[in-house]
Amino acid sequence: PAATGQVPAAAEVAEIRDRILEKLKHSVSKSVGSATPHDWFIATALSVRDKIVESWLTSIDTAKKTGRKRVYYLSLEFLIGRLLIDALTNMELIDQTRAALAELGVDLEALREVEPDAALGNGGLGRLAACFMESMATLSIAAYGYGIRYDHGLFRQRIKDGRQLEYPEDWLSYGNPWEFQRPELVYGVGFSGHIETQTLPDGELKQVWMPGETVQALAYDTPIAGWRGAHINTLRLWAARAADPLRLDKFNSGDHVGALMDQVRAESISKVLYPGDTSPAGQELRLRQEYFFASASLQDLVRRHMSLFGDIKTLADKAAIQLNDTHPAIAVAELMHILVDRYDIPWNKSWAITKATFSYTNHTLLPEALETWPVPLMERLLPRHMQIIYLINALHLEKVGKGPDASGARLAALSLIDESHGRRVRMGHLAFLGSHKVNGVSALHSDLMKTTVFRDLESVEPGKITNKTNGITFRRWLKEANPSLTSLLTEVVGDTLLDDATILEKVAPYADDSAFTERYAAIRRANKVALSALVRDRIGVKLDPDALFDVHIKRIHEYKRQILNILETVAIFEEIRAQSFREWIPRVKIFAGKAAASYTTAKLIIQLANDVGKVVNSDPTVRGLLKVVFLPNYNVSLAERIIPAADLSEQISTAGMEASGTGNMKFALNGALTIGTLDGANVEILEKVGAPNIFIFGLTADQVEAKRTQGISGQEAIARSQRLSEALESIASGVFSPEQPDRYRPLVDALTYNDFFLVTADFDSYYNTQRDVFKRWRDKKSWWRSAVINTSNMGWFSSDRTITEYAQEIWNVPTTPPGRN
Ligand code: 26M
Repeated sequence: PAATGQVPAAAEVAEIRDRILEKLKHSVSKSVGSATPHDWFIATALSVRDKIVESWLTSIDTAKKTGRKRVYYLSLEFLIGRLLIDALTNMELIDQTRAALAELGVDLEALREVEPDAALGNGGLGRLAACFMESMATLSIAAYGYGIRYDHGLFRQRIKDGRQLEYPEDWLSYGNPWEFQRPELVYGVGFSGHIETQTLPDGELKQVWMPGETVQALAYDTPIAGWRGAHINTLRLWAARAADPLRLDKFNSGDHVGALMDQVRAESISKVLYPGDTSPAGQELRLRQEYFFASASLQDLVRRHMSLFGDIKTLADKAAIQLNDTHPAIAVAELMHILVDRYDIPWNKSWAITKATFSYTNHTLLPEALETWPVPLMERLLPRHMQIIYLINALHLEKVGKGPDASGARLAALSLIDESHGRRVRMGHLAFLGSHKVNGVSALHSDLMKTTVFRDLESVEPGKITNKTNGITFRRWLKEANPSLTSLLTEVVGDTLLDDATILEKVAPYADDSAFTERYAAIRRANKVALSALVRDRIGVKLDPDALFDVHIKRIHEYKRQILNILETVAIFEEIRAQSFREWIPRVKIFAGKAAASYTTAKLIIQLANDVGKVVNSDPTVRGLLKVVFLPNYNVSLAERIIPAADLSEQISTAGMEASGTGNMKFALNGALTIGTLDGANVEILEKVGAPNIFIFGLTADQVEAKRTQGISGQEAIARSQRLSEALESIASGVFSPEQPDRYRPLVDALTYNDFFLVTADFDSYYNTQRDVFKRWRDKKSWWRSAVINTSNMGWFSSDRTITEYAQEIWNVPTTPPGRN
């Protein structure tokens, strides 16, 4: 097949065209004359799906025949985005399909836009799961992703009068051409009920759980194509159905409402994704989701193991289960339940199998994000699992209690049960104890795990915590998002770039080649022109594509410090107004991101960004030198448009708080320079690109910790910085909210008296570093040199590298790198 830019063979194009026409007619039931863009999208998706399916069946067959060890990636979130371009790219059919559609008078780019995003995730954690699925397929790992098929993904965000409004997301409303329902794959998942003690013939006692309620889990499979289509894996998502959907008994007795209630209660489990990306809502429905998908997934993988290998005791040799955060951690207790109660494997043996099978990835150290469940809720919903957790805990505490340093405080810290505010089960502890390896997602984060939340557990099992720095798939975040840059790069390094990203290093010498950097800069400019058109369409603001595009896109959270960025914006706005005669660097501040619906402060930050934009964009003295835009409804597709057009990437979290970040990698790969703190993977990006090619500022994680012990009032820092105090004063006095001058009082007061995220402490450093950015931007040659150096050093951040490390050091499965065959 031809690579991008080459002219595809006419015969192949004709064949694809005919396949699409065939799908349009027989599967969509439309004629060419009456087909809508959506009809064309479905027909095109179905035609590439056929190719994927052929390879998919072979992949499944090969894994079966060779008895390969499988990897199971358990995640409550898969933030996939659109699949059409991804599928066409990885099947190497994109140019041919574009040409085939063109022959039919259809524009592939228009079809791309009608596909809804699969937004089954909140942010970084869910997107990482999607990148990992793609890399596991690319490396021919026999892997399954398991999750929930939410009817409604992450809410749609609209901005009205500067404020976020949440609307339901409805990705399935026009059907989903990528999934296959598997009606034969149904599992019962029990809840509540009671436990009976039975005596076995040999006198042993056995606990039998008699659930009071059973919900059915239905499988929906989506094929995930790896690069060059060599291997296809399955993403299996579970939908909840009432075991007896009609409850005819109730219905016939006249209790029509009651008959439906059971159905609603069961099906509510897979209705909607929980929209918090940090603080768990702590609700019963969330625990039901977690157990529902953990149980269905384990039943499914145990069934597969038994049918292939026939001996449950070899499970750990043939299955590696990765827990994506603690959300699926109840699976540890569930596997013990299966081994001990169903297969009558002795406890110690069961525990050894469990530990050897599971591993756990931690994605955040924020205390409010650590999942705990009230013991009474667990006892009611999962009585047998609560028993099992107590027994795991008793044996664990007995073991560590024999140690020399077994103080009461130490045992309390090590216990699976947190007794400090009501009795709660610590899911992080359960995931840790039930795993043979535990990992963080960047070097700094993995180190901090050992000194903070998991300090005591690490001392019991030293060496268990390892690091696996996150990565991103270059197929989506380079080739699909930025095809023109990809073409330029492959001209230099060859078309195996997406097989082995480290060959990007060969681009480094071109950083000093002005013919190359000019083309590189021209591609950026074209991407900025395209983004400017999008911004104008969506929010009616006109941008100057020659301005510096300074981009801050991610979930809105205090620790990510969008407010620090807004404060610098306000400071510069005041300066431009005061000294409009000076030569200012034209700059566009681009914000996007969703706030959890219940996170009041985050929503106020969104409103502030919008209010500042309104005032700045219409101020005549600013003369367009500064624009501030907030793009609504940030999602994967929007990121694909924004990132290739970014000059500056904002990665400015309070040091020690962003576990890794992956947006940072996407930007640097596409050649944006980073302004960032020494946090998460920024530290490793600095290592790779070198200090002259990144703008690092602010307190380090150690300094943050030290500073907080001295107090978190912002008063001193504010008093020391005239700029900061003036910016705060203008926000507090209503310059940006004249209709309600005290709107931002709460934000300003928090920064002044209670600045936990150390915005004020870092302000001057950030402001000055932004001035360094301006200086560099003036020196265009130096700017583009740094941009090219960024791109050329990002190969290591491919998720292919990350997944290879998991495969070798945690899962013990082989990998086969992709390649032309
Ligand atoms: C928990 C309970 C109830 C509802 C929602 C949650 C929940 C959902 C997502 C909690 C945390 C969630 O995500 C955390 C997350 O996205 N962490 C990010 O993980 C990325 C991938 O490792 C890192 O790059 C980011 O730094 C980290 O913030």
